[in-house]
Amino acid sequence: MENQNKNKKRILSGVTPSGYLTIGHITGALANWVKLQDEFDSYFMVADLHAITVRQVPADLRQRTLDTLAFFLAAGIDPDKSTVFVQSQVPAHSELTWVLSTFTGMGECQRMTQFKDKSAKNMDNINVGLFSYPILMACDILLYQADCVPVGQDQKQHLELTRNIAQRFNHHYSDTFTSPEPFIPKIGGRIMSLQDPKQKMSKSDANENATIFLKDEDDVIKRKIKRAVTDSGTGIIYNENNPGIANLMELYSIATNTNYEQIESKFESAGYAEFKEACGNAVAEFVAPIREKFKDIRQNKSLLNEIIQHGKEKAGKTAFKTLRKVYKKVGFYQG
Ligand code: AQP
Repeated sequence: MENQNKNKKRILSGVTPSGYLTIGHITGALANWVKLQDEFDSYFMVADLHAITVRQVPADLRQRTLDTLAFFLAAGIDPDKSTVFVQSQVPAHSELTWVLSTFTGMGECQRMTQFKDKSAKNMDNINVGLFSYPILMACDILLYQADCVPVGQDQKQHLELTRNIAQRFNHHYSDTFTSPEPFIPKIGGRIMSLQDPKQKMSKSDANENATIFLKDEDDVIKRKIKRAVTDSGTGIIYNENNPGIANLMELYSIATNTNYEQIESKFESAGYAEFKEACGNAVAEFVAPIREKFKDIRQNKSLLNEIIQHGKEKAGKTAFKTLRKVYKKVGFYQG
């Protein structure tokens, strides 16, 4: 596979193992990774360094690292085609972060909306890592010279920062980093909370009813959708000003591969209750095969360990090549 990937453009993306993956991780990230993995030389990582910006229980973090990897495979990532690795196993991520933190303005990090959101949610632990997290993310991408980064809408601002840092470094020294383009899906790029449809659906939401987890059984999914917060309207019509029903229509559209016009005409005379029931059934059917595959793969610890070991070597080699180049440019003694 290595030789076949040589002339392909490269992508990199990751998921933080800070909780169980949600349906948003499929629609915003994994489904696109699967579509792109044939066309691109692909690197997909379990972003455990990012997870510790919020306190984690160590044993849980280790388990969730394996869970996240198993979900990658259950969603259709093929480790024979793509390099799948755990971020903390490649020290170059932390090393490059120090160098590029000297190429990032305080004001740039202060402007990141995710920093503002996450600090508001973690008032008792607004640490420097939470603040500088986008620099680590920039390094994740730049180390692999990724041409394109398939992500959800919430990461767009971080991608812009990555491009700025890359261009600043390239301008100061000479061409070193590829400036990456984001790849954000038109539909499914920002699935909203079922309990507060103005907020993004998140794996670490304190209210479990707000989130459809990929581990949820059918009855749980149906119940959560039935209880989803919707506005006081009645008709099934797509309108961004009615975020609750728009979010459910987006989920239904993804689960059934139909567009909004088709949904509106199918549910022309239906009320919210009827639509919620149909939506719950469709989403449950969409999640079930991923969940069942996950259960199977997750039991196979030796397979997961083998993939992690192989990914560590392959990703480590690629990342080290870029890091050496950077160390040389900034003037670190190389012997
Ligand atoms: N709700 C979502 N809709 C669409 N895409 C989403 N992504 C996450 N949530 C949604 C995309 O999934 C990728 C990995 O995200 P992440 O888990 O590393 O970080 P996050 O965006 O901070 O996700 P959470 O669930 O909100 O994590 P917590 O609760 O720990 O803060 C990214 O491409 C992201 O866009």
